[in-house]
Amino acid sequence: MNIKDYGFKSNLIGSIDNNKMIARIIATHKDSYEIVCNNGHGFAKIKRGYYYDNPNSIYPTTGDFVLIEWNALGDSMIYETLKRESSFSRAASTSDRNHELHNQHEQLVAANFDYVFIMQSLNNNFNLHRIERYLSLTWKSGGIPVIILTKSDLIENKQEYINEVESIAIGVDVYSVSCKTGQGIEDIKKYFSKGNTIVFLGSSGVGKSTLVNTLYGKEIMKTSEIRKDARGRHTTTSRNLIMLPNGAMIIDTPGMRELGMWDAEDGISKTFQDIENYIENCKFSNCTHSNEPGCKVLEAIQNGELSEERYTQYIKLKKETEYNSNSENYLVNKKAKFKEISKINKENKKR
Ligand SMILES: Nc1nc2c(ncn2[C@@H]2O[C@H](COP(=O)(O)OP(=O)(O)OP(=O)(O)O)[C@@H](O)[C@H]2O)c(=O)[nH]1
Ligand SMILES: [Mg+2]
Ligand SMILES: [Zn+2]
Repeated sequence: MNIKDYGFKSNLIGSIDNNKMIARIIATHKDSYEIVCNNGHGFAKIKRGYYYDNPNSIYPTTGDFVLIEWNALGDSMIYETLKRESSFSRAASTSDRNHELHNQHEQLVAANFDYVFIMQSLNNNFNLHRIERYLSLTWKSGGIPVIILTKSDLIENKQEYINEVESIAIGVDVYSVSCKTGQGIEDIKKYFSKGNTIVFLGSSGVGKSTLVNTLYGKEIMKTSEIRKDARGRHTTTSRNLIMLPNGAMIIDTPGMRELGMWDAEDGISKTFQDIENYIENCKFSNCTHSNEPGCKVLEAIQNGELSEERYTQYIKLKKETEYNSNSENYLVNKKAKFKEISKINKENKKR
């Protein structure tokens, strides 16, 4: 086994001290990690003291490259998470009932991938606004998004769906596939070349693990018709990195129910590049796009170039990322704004 086959790209290997080596995290469990390294496959734990003493240290996730001290007889020790080339995070709710605010925290899903497969099933999971959310987070992750519409055998008019997605996902590749009939599978094989890592994201039951099995050519992941058991669990419960026989790697993930914006400002800009272009050309640089003359956004909505729905969604996601990334600051800013508005209103009344 060679760590470079697992996508490790830097030449750092030769320069680290004798006891330590590079490993890749291939699965994250509650209290331990599964790793691969030049010595083979094993399990590892975080070197607690080291991580606690370094406030800047980043806890690893599936796909991360880490510095370990190998232990052939038991758990290896993880000393450091190496710099990521890409990472996908979302905002997830903090379940703290005593907390006054509806708090959100960052949840890291995977690291060091080349492509993000955004997956929706054509029969009952198709939703354009959800695709916009995935796109915003993917553009900011550093990976390249590819949209995969699954279960094409269950519908008649797949091209119509593809066209719809292409109209909101400018410049992104969109495919329909079926693991039942094999439709579209050959077309997506080009992403799976040796050394590449592709992360599969999407709701539970869209067929992520089934596609892993189809590409592998063998049932390597468990799949299930029943979406969740009585306790609301998904079929896939941990994030696993799987190496295909040809040396490409897939990170299969459990379905995600909510996909909150986290630090996604730039990703939203890229996803809604069309709207940002209009905004740049508004006559006034502080245009609020509500009633100003020379407003390109209003113009585009009026002449049908831009749908009001798309603009509303853009504003919504921008507000959400601002709120989630810093809820306290957001509320302070909002209060200050309200104060200012009521002051202006009062002054207007006086006149
Ligand atoms: N008709 C049809 N069914 C499919 C296809 N792909 C997957 N399925 C079915 O969809 C169900 C869910 O598939 P999974 O692969 O377990 O879904 P998943 O996205 O991995 O779900 P989680 O692990 O819970 O996130 C299974 O019953 C599959 O047989 C397809 O192309 N066509
Ligand atoms: Mg699965
Ligand atoms: Zn404007």
